[in-house]
Amino acid sequence: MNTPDPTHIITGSDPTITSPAPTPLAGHPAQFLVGAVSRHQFPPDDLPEVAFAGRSNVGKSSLLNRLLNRRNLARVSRTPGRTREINFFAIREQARFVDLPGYGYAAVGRDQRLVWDRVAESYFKERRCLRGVILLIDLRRGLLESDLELIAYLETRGIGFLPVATKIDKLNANPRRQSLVTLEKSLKEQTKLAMAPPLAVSSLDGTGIPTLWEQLERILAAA
Ligand SMILES: Nc1nc2c(ncn2[C@@H]2O[C@H](COP(=O)(O)OP(=O)(O)O)[C@@H](O)[C@H]2O)c(=O)[nH]1
Ligand SMILES: [Mg+2]
Repeated sequence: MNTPDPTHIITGSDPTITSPAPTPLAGHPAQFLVGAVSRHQFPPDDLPEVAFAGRSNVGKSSLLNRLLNRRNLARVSRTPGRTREINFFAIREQARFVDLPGYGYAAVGRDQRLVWDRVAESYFKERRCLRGVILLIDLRRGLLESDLELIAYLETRGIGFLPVATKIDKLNANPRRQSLVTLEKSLKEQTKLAMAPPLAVSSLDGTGIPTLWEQLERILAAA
């Protein structure tokens, strides 16, 4: 058999040549980059990014801390809606996680502007490295109006999202299953942009965290 000279192989045109698997990011230390209150403070738009969004108090900071294996990298607050800046975290200088401000009663106005946060709107509008949004939903509460508004907004921009059901440790097995079925059904009715059925997680006991990491790596690796 004639072995081709590797220097003459043009990657991309030869289907037998696969690019190396992405280095797993899970378990690597994350670094806090900046808490941006304006788009001028965003880091360079040059690494694959996922953004975490959800209502205030949904458990976003707790989930980020759990994912990044740090007790208080993303501040866990008992006062809802206190985080008004967009927090950027670097992981292995290969990817970034973005902690968006929590939203409250309304996320989007009648004119399809994000009323919850101007900086978040400029983030969604201009961030080319955004690979997808992780949309956190408190499983006990399900999809609320403001979640639906954000989903509708993401639809207008064609931004895909992964639904993640949080605080599942607060529900016993049966209501947990039922709530997940209900959530999956209402998501299907609302949107085609959900990347997968809702993923159930608990930042308290770690349920679902390895699966979420797998999904995150897949989203980050997608072109
Ligand atoms: N039982 C339980 N409580 C949680 C979980 N995640 C967050 N919490 C609690 O929910 C509250 C809000 O959490 P936080 O992470 O600050 O929410 P954020 O406002 O979305 O950032 C805090 O009291 C957390 O301790 C979870 O998975 N299980
Ligand atoms: Mg928070």
